[in-house]
Amino acid sequence: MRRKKIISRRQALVTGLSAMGAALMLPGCTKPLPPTYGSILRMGDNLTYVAHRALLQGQSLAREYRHADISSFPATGTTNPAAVNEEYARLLSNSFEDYKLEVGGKVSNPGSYSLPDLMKLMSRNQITKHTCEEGWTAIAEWTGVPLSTLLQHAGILPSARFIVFHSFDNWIDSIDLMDALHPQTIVAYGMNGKTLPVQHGAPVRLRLETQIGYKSIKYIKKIEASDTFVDYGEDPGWAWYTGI
Ligand SMILES: Nc1nc2c(c(=O)[nH]1)N[C@H]1C(S)=C(S)[C@@H](COP(=O)(O)O)O[C@H]1N2
Ligand SMILES: [Mo]
Repeated sequence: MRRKKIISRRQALVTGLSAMGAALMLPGCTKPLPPTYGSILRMGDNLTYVAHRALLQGQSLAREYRHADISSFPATGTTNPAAVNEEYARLLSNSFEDYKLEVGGKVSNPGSYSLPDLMKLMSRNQITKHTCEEGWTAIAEWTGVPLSTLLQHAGILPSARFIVFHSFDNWIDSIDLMDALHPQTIVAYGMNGKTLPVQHGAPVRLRLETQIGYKSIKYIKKIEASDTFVDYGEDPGWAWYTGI
């Protein structure tokens, strides 16, 4: 019974916020419900997603800082996939000279990009604050190619709805197109003016400034445009949508 009550209260909240979203959003914008809607374990997604999509319309920029604000930066989660992944160990031993980022799925021009290939595309620098769910924050400068530029280069198809990331330490996660095409969403290969260190995700990691730290997936092996949402989350404590 208690469960039912929680559901109906959540539904009331979502309905109210969707109405607000509908009023604020232009016709043709993304549906104001997260793809995880309906999963009781991911209830947190509903409020943050609906509120963000309604109020921010996906275009507000995260604050950018000055060089003087750059802080020390802890490394968490996996800090060297070479311990569990032979392919990564081999690529690392050669300073990632043989690394190629695969970009595929719903794109007209699937391909793979070496680090020099990525560096030839447009690059963006940003000094931003990282917020980890464990309770710490840190500021660093990141350099990389905007994910939108990369997706455009690969010829993202109109049927694409989600961008899925696969990492060398076997993380799989996805973001929607609003976040993927956000101007500060970059595939980073540099940190604080240097090559991205191993503990921070070498050779390339995502910087997703609109969401909490664990969505900025490190050690990216493959990026895939998809027309369907797959909820890869195995641990229900980690919401799919964690906008900040
Ligand atoms: N592939 C992968 N990506 C990951 C993680 C990880 O363990 N593996 N940890 C996440 C978490 S919880 C955080 S806070 C940041 C940590 O980034 P940092 O190690 O550069 O501080 O990366 C995120 N991305
Ligand atoms: Mo984190």
